[in-house]
Amino acid sequence: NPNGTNASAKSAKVPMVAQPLSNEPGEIASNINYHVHYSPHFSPFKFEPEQAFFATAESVRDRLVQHWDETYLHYHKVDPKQTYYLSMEYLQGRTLTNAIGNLNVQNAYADALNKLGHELEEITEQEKDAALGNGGLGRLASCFLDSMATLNLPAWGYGLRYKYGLFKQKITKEGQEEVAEDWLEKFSPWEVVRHDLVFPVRFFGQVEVNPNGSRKWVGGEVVQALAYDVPIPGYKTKNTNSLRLWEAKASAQDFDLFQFNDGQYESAAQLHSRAQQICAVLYPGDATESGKILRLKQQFFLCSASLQDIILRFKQRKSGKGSWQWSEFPNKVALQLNDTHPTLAVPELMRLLMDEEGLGWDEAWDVTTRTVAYTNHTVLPEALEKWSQTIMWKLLPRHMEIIQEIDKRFIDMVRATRSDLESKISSMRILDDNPQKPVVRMANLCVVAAHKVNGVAQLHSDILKAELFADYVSIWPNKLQNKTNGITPRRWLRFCNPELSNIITKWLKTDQWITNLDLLVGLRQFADNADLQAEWASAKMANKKRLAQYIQRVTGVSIDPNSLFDIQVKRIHEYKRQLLNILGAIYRYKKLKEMSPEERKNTTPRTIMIGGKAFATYTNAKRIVKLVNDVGDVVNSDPEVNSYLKVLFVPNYNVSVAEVLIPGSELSQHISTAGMEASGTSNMKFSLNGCLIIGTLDGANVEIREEIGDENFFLFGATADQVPGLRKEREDGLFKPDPRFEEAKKFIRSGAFGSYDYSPLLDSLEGNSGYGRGDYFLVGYDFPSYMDAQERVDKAYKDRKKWLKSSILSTAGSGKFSSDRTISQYAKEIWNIEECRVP
Ligand code: B1N
Repeated sequence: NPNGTNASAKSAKVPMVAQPLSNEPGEIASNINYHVHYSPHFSPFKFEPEQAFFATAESVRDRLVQHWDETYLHYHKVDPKQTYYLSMEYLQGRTLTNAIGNLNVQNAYADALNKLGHELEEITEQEKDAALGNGGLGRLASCFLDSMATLNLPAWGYGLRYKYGLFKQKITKEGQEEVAEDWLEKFSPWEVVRHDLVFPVRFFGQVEVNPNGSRKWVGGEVVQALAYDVPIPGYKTKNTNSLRLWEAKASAQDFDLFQFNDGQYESAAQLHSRAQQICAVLYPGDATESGKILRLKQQFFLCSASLQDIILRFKQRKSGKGSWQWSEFPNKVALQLNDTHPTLAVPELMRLLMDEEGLGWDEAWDVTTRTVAYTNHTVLPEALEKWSQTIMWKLLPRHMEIIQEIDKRFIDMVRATRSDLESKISSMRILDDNPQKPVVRMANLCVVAAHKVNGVAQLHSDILKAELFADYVSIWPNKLQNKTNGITPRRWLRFCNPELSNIITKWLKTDQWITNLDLLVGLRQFADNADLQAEWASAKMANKKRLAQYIQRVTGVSIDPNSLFDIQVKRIHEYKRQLLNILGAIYRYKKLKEMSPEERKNTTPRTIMIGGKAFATYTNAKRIVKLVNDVGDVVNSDPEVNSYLKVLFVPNYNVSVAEVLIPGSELSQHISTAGMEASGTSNMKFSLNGCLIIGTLDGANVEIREEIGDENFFLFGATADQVPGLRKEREDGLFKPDPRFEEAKKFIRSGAFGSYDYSPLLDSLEGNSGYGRGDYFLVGYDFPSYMDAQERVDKAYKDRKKWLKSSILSTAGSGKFSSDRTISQYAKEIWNIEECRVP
């Protein structure tokens, strides 16, 4: 029995897997009909698109559950080594189209819904995005889940079931407003609650020392972690993995009936409401101490529940197979930490092995280090997690003891073996004992404890090796690796861009590219072919029209599908330099205003779209959102120029908005200050969909340009190795700004875009240095080469044939950026796991 429990009644027999379901449209229609009646969630006899969506999703889920159960049984039988991906974020987006596509039942479902009077496309629009993440890091986790299932790898994702995921962005006269998004408001048809899987997770309390010297964490408060599973189907394979999301609950004993009957309702339910806070929101603000404690609680909750589950599974599979040893644990379990957010898995695994299972330090440390690997996603100092030791001692006293011991042993090891590193110890060690603010450096803990550490693009990994982690590399030369990010070609081409997919399949004479993206190079030989170019152009036009309709619907602005569609969508951050983009747009607007009507006719008409969310407390990012909106208001209503230029802010950018924007884009901007964007993944999505890139030599841009050819990439800007020198020049007062840059800023200061005070934002670009000043992100330095690159874009767009050729070559050169390639590399070079295909 894979659940490791004994059936209570001797005679009870459950068929191991239910009867197969037919994929014949009539059967599917009756299955949907069944759910409308017998899985009721609304008033009877209602069958509008919303009800049709839930019933359709439930019928798809029935089919997924079959594969899911078979996968569960198969993995249990084979007992392969499995990967456990621990992440505080998953940006899953919608599931219906992806699930139907992976099951290869699109036509059957479209027909079935037609029989019931609905259109599949309209039904899929009913689904809310699951946005349990912020941006690239969370979306990467979701792409990885898709690839792991598609490659038949035995793998699990573990995360938290936040009630409120990423906020909904509303744009008002004031700029961005955040509104809570309740993705579970009705319910999610995809998740399955596993009522039998509940683990206790402790907080606070103290450490008890037993007479034999062993230690035990006791007291404090205990909340229960309850498992919710979401099926992760692979593409055209039975393998269906799980994303297990934990929810925090208090148990019935924690409800004080005595107090409640006494009328003290709040305090009676105190533990219940504290448990509920844990999974209430994604990334709660951590400006306050209570906010910090809550965020740390979330991280520990994920780590502790997941490890208890993993250890239980390990023991269940070992039981009945004779004697076994803990040293075999790393042969069955690979634990991948998605950034430092789940670092507490390290001391928690140590604690469980030592205090609960009775292992000694050396054995526990050996098991832990052979199990854990860590991915770094950023070198920005403000994003490197440092937790206050004071808070940690309070919330996790036993873990702090363990971290102290890891720190001590690390220092001892360095002193004993590498006297040359003596002066580096204070920056390399895990604890920073600065008496003003003692902290735990989570990245250092990860590097010390992990057997492999990786960056997410070649340039980023090189920077980690040469700078952030250089001293560790001198101790462990083989620990640091590169794993360039990737994206799933299913969601990001096959399903979001069926027009282009069909053309690709037709010209390659196979659809194998969907799971072997390198085959796209086969398009290169046809890049000049007039027939392919014509088909390519018509697919792009269809997608641009769809995008124009979307923009009209959400902003009320009509845009011209014959203009160049130029898009920058990503989180709003100063290092991503949306400000460079909008300053360029402002300069373009000013020049258009100065031109004669005849001159204007020679320009390349452009529609500039910018979208993305600003973190709620990031003031400058919010000012940038407001500026883009203000510029749009002025430009779009200026009859002199608005047939040559439009500027749009696309509200509430998320996964399903991306699925409309990316296929319809022709130029996309990836223009971060070199050395600051670890990888970027939307650059890969745009390129895969035949969109040209204007960008810096940063993150994965470097590799994209290598793959598609420099003549198809609009490059500009300083390189990463120039950046420190340029900042220094600036400090020394040697920087001479380009007159075009000065003109654009002055134009904003003149009030051309309304009365809002943009001086704090513009001031950040002035001066030599200082907090929020001195143009740390080098917008001024890169402005002239950016504007020159934009002129090259305008010229190139006029040569239709050449542009289409570059567009085809962009798609053809994107094979490397499949997350299937990334995941195969993780599987071989870090996890040491192999495919385990369900027959
Ligand atoms: O991770 C992505 C990369 O493609 C991006 O370049 C990188 O910026 C992104 C703290 C982060 N790095 N760090 C984060 C997310 C949440 C948080 O609370 C940091 N996100 C990235 C995938 O590798």
